Amino acid sequence: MRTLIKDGMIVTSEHEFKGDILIEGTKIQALGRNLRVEADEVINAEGMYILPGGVDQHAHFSFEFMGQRTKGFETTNAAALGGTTTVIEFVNQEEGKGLVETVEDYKKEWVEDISMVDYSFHPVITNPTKETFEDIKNLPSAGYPTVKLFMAYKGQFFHSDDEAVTNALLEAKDAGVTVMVHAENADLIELMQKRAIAEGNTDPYYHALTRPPIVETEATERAINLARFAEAPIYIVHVTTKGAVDAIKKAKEEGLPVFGETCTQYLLLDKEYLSRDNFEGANYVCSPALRDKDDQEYLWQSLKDGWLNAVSSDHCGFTTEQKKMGIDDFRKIPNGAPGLENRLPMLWTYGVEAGKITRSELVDYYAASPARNNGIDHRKGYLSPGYDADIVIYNPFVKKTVTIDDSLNGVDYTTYEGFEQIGECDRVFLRGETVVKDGKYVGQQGQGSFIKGTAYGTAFR
Ligand code: DUC
Ligand code: ZN
Ligand code: ZN
Ligand code: ZN
Repeated sequence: MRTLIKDGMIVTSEHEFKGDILIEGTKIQALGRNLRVEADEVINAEGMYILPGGVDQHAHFSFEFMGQRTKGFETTNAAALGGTTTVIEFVNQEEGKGLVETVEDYKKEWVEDISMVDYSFHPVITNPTKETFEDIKNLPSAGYPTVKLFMAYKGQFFHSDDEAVTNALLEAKDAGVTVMVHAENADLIELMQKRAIAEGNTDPYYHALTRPPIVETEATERAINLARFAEAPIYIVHVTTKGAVDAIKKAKEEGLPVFGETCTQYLLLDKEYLSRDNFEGANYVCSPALRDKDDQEYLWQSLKDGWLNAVSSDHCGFTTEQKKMGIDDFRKIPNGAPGLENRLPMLWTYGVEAGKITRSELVDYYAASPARNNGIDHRKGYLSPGYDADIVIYNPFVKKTVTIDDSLNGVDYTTYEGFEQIGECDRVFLRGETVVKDGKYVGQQGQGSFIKGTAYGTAFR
């Protein structure tokens, strides 16, 4: 099967130009102006933008967290609809199992034959033993060149202390594995939570007030110092605030291999959403907490300046029913917000159309850079001959309002409800197959496949 996309504006992370793309089978065969080739289907893309399919390096499907499980890979059609063709999922190490073993089992049980987009994994260390740390060297050959630890969440089985983070860093560097950390000071959060509850402050808004920016700034600085000690690269996930960015910036200026991402919600939403009535604020409970408007501006600028290199969704599909676990105590609200399907259109609308970032920068943050970070940039994130034909035809003329009625996220709300949206994914190809057509999902469960990452991602270059 040969498909020719004609006369679109092709946007890569480096530049944009008007031209054609030829898809042959599952791969991009050729790019250029006026390609004179025969094809089974010719798509006139005049006026449209052609982007590589998105790579979301931070997602949680079928993720067991705070006693609840998020919606699973059966909702990854939401990713496709939002132009994301590869998701990278975090998998908590299971009791009594190694890292590789945990991920292999998880893949069989929750992902294979279900996922509608391509996928890869980040194992999460929950059992800080010698065997676990030794297992880090086995990750790259299994295709998982990253490992994550949670510095936050004291008392939860997935919490890690500084000793565990440091042991992981020491093992990971020789294996070309990038250590990722969720950096928040767990003790300080606990202290503030106890005080809030003692004063009878149980509402969702106190989630934000008991995890102020300093808890993230402190833990980010500490994580960077542990990496400095271990002489290892480190990747800080979901950076939300000035102090944390500044810590990364300072490390980078010293030449240290320190990296960070932010997420769509931290660019667009602020903590006042947590004060919404009727417990609706709970839908905005994610960690780190939503911040203030000035933090949003700082994050946009930090992407442009290169201090942060990717925008992820940190997608978590918890229903309002699940959120009610914390109706009397905000500490029990499962943390996380859905948003995978909104990542590209929101970045387009509030980044590109608002003049904050260029289209090429968008492509870098949402596809190319996450592909590089995770060692899948030999197949994903780029529009080049030989690459997987993961392609988005973005129609910039559509104007709509985000509503849960159009959502495939599988839960009963969207945190972007009521947001104006400019443009939509008119058509999306996953390895040459059409999974979105005329703005509607048309693919099938099980179409996604595992993408093996290679060691020594961005952090080591
Ligand atoms: N934060 C969230 O909001 N959800 C899942 C995990 C996390 O760290
Ligand atoms: Zn996290
Ligand atoms: Zn997360
Ligand atoms: Zn169409």
